[in-house]
Amino acid sequence: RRTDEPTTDDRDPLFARIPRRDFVKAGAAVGAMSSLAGCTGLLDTDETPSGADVDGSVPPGEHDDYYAFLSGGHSGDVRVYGVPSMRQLMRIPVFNIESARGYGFDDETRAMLEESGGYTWGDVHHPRPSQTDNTYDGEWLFVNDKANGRMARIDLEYFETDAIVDLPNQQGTHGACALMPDTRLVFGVGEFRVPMPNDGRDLDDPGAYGSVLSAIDPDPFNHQWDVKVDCNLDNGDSGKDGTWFFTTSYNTEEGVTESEMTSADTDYVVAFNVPAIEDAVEAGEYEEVNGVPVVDGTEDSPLNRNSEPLVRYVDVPTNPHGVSVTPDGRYAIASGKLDPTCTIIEIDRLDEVDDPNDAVVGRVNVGNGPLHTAYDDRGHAYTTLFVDSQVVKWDIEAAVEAEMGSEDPVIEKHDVHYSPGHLIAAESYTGDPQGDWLIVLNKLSKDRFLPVGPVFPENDQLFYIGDDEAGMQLVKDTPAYPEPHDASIVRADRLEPASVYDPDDLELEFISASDEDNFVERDGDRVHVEMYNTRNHFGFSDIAVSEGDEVTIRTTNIEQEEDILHSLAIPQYDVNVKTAPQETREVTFTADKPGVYWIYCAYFCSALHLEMRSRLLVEPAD
Ligand code: K7E
Ligand code: RUQ
Ligand code: CUA
Ligand code: CA
Repeated sequence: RRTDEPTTDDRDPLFARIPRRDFVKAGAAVGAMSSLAGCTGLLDTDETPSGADVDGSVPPGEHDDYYAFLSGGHSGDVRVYGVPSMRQLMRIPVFNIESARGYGFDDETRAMLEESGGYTWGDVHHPRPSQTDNTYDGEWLFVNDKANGRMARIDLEYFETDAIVDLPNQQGTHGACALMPDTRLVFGVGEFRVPMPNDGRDLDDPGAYGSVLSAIDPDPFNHQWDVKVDCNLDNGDSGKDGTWFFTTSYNTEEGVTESEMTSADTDYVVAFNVPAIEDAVEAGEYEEVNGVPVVDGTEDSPLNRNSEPLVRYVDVPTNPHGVSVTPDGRYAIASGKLDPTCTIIEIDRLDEVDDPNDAVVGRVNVGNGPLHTAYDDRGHAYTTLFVDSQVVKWDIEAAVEAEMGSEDPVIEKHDVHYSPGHLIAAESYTGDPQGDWLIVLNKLSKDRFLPVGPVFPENDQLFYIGDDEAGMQLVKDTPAYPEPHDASIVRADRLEPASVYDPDDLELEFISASDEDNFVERDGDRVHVEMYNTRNHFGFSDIAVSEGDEVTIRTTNIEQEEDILHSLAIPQYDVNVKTAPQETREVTFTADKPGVYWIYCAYFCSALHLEMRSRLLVEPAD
């Protein structure tokens, strides 16, 4: 399939003649030009971004070529970085509450968190952007919650979480990925095996536990169906043509202790035939559990005895971890974790062979503790070695041709600092990786930074990988707050972020500065306030209520100018709702403490920011 793709030669004759590194150097000469144009000015849609330089420096005032979306792990958020500078640009709260962005403080986001379970944290591992035709389309980012069995959708126009769905048959959602090429479905991968439904039955009968793969419609963000398996499911990735979705399973033993989970010599890559599963759902061949159609994909299921099995189980060496599909869609590669190899499955063969194990076409010996694999645009794979604290670069086709277990396809190993989990190359999860930057997410930083007490930052290391002759070049250490697991690196020109809100995109009606729009209304002990805000005041300079009233304040930031934010903060009432320009939010609370409370703006917005205040006067009940 690779053959009909444009080669570098087709793209630009200049690229064809000079090696990448020389181009980047030549780029330094052109540097003046690029800085005049702004850093992204050189980009047009078919050209690979130049990168600032192989040392990853981006001068003050210039922009990065890429966005990186890093998961925040048990912080529950997503962090946005610029690549190659590794400057942290923003954090997007998802499963956590976050006062600076007012997330979980206004009524709408509070209800979203409440309706998806009411938890105050989540464990985000895998941020995967939506794609169209196997290319990032800049629309959404999907993330999992390993702690509570949920998936969330982030809107990439506003960089905010706009939907969360609770997956009732999954206790922990681990892998997350959409179905490619066009994001027709989004999958949450169920890690913890539990009874189904988990209502007190089969408590100590682990053989009766199971886990599910859940399918979600991307828009609206609705749960569609589950497929049930006996084993656990760990990481996941999609094939490129809408047929197969792959996960790893390390607990085919169906054990509940570490020694039980590691007792067998082999576990699985589980391959889900998505159209076949959809046919089964369509034909009503499911059982409903917690209101969700659950299709039986277990090994002994009659549905797996058809000519077109729903789920195929491929043996791989004990306790694999990551699985990722190569950019050309040909192979699914599973990392061995407890075994020093990566196993290569040829995806098209899954349709042809009776025994799914016959789809295994290669096994390369990479080193100790292989966890995750990323790709460049030149046929190389890069695998993290957790135990050896290295990244190993190897040749995919050479590994298919080599003997099983051979080390020969390995090209290079580079030390990292220390104990890497994921690694992510620019657009590596798409059909067209960029092949220049690689981020390695190290779990341990040990001696790399100034000490900050017993909780250490992690270390996200940036490599330049665009020069095969020079090899991988480590260019940057970046401390990270706990704890990124995975990331996606997206070319900056694929996104079109809004800089102010479009009031039509919001549920709540815009409140202008006109008198009709600003009012206080009372209905029994419910008080409803609508008021605008702007530099340097709120629509009302005071609001009088009575002790015990339930108060709703709806407010619009009427600023037209980007980057002028205000908030509506109320001391001792635990209220802090942010409003960006043209944004409307509302907050509801019970005025249960009599007294004077200064409503103030917590965003530094102007020289008179401190004066941007209003009084909440709470009259004591008699
Ligand atoms: Cu390896 Cu959640 Cu992708 Cu962590 S998982 S490292
Ligand atoms: S004041 S500029 Cu609190 Cu020192 Cu902010
Ligand atoms: Cu508005 Cu500070
Ligand atoms: Ca196992």
